[in-house]
Amino acid sequence: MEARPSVDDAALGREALSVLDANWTGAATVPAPGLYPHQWSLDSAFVTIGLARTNPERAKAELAGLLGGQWRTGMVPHILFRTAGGYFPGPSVWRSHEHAAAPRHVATSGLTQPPLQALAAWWIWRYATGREAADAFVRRLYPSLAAQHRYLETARDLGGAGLAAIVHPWESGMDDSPLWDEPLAALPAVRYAYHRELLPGRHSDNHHDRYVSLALGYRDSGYAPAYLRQEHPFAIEDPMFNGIWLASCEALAELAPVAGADPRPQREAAERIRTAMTARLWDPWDGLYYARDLRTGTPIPMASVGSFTPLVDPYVPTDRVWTLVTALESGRFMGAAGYPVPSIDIRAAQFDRSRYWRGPSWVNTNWLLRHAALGHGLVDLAQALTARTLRLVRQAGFRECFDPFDGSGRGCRDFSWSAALTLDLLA
Ligand code: 9WN
Repeated sequence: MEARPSVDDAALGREALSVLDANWTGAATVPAPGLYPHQWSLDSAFVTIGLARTNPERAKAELAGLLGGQWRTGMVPHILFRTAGGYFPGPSVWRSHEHAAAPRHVATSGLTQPPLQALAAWWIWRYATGREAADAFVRRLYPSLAAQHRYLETARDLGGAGLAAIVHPWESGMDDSPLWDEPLAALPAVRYAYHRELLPGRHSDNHHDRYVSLALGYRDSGYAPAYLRQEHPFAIEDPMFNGIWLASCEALAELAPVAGADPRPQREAAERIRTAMTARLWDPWDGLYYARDLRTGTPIPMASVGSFTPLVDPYVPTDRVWTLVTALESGRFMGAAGYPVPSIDIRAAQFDRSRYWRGPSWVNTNWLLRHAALGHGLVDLAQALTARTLRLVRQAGFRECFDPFDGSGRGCRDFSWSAALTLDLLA
């Protein structure tokens, strides 16, 4: 465990703000200097939530800037290339400028990430002190957020049951999770020449080649929804992605009256997702939500932190909440690890305490589960998640992720969502 002098709440808050200042490009907050030198959509949504109370103007700029990169299809890209910083795959791989629906002023990727943006907009609105300005902000962003949800409903309901499918591990927000090992292994072996030195060193070459091949196949189809439906070899209904989408539909329904819009389509979408998650992703025997591989038509029966994130829906039935919380607090997750929440079941063969989404604990998933716990009135669980997450960053700093047993930092330093969500936990 790295030793750090103990810091009080005020000092921790100041440190978090200074990380976010250093990672601000003038137009967006990059996830971390060096490794991630552009704007990522999921990271930006968490940064927005974290800054909503301490620096609402920057929170608004972050979210509005991200939505400025939205495609005319409604798709919010997972990366907006904001700097000259090297990252692979960069603009020359995605070639967004060749696509008529992509924005002209910024190059973007062609994939998306979990749609947390409406929840982030609601976070700004609910904590705003100036009502008029907050309402005007919601009126400005509402059409983009509604278009994002429409895109998921139309272009991404590949299973036809009301859930959005991810078409690449990068879309999950948990890129190297063992959840994707089998679907990736089923893809043909390929080998590409590319700038391996620009890749984060977490994946095997084998996986990276498949990542690139999936991205190129989709790009070469012209990012066509028909290609995703009929040919693309990777399509998964993921509980974390869809749980976040459900929460964002409910948030958008709350914001609809502010924007003079009808909340019913968002409520209906939330209900469709809720019903489909129960029918397709909930495993009543194991008492967990599992991802579903649409290409094999079978669940991926691996317990991960994503198995619990559908709890962000306050309408999950009480008996299911207890089943899930029992598993979460068991020796498979929080019960054995001193520092919650391991990204994968500690007992799984693939569990690795120091490799990104293959074991370590993350501030963003802890925050989501804390938010979920509060929605269900589980105050003790929420307090445990808050206290232990703050202990992690106090001891190891704003690292990308953490060893769940000894709390030591993993991945890069000065990671934006770890800093931003610390601000929210301290508020
Ligand atoms: C690919 C930026 C992103 C996060 C994801 C995390 C990781 C990228 C990568 O970094 O993914 O998008 O290069 O591995 O998995 O959650 O948004 O922080």
